[in-house]
Amino acid sequence: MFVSGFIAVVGRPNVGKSTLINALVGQKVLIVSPRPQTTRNRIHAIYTGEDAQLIFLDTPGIHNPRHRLGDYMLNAAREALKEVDLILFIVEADSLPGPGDRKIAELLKQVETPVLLVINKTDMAAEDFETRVLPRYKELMAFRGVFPVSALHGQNLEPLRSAILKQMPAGPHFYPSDMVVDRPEEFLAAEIIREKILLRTHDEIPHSVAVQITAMEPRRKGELLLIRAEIFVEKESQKKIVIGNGGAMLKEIGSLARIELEKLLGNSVYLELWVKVKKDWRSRENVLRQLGYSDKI
Ligand SMILES: Nc1nc2c(ncn2[C@@H]2O[C@H](COP(=O)(O)OP(=O)(O)OP(=O)(O)O)[C@@H](O)[C@H]2O)c(=O)[nH]1
Ligand SMILES: [Mg+2]
Repeated sequence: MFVSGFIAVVGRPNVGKSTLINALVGQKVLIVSPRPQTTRNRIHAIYTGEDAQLIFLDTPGIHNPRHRLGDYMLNAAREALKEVDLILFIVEADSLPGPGDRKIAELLKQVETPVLLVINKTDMAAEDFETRVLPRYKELMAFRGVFPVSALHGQNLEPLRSAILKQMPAGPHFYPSDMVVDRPEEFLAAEIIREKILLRTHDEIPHSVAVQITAMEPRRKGELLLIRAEIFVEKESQKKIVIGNGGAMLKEIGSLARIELEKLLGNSVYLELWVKVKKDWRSRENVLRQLGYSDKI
């Protein structure tokens, strides 16, 4: 019997939601960074096996909205909980449940969808994790199962995978077998560039960075592919940081991104990056819409 279903992955920012999905899908389809609020859009990451198709909904971390972008991210996470077959609630093994986790548990209690608790980052857990930390998470709400894992190191993922499969109803292929993500290449390309910016810069470049692909020339196998992208920041000072001394930072971001883009697209890539200032884009709805952050996706 072929089973298939939709699995929403929720949790506070930075707990490892995207890392876990990449591990379960078996390839890097989602961007990951040490900075909270890396994921900004709802993305479906798709695993297709012989007997099953699992569609994971990556969601932005649930937190208190401060900007319009924050409102949008919270709505996206809430929406994802409706009409899915299963919810994975991700928390961190190296800390006790906090107000953020409790708030999410309250939200999850309001939906009827079964919930599996995934306690991630067990590689960073303290010695007394089992006696001191684990019980505290278990009492947050009623879970269908509890799975301590390390998404980063691929530890203990098999019991989790079996439990997920067990919850899936009989169903069709919702997506073609060779599709791993429900977004066009331009979106993935922009995400990869954004990941490299988040990795290379620090707090001075907060979430006020967005990337838009303005050209991705049609290509034939073996030809050089031109990708032109615009990087938006909020202030002149941030533009200087992203460009760096004599363009050094931008060059580094560009070459890291290019390597990954070439892997993704199977072509040699010529990457052209432009940095632009768009004041206050996080709070301006029309700008958000232009950049693809719309509630209606
Ligand atoms: N030590 C350790 N680090 C991990 C593990 N899983 C994820 N991380 C790290 O945690 C950080 C955040 O990971 P993400 O996957 O981007 O987290 P997220 O929950 O998707 O974050 P947002 O999209 O910002 O909500 C990254 O630096 C990951 O490498 C793990 O099992 N162990
Ligand atoms: Mg993420």
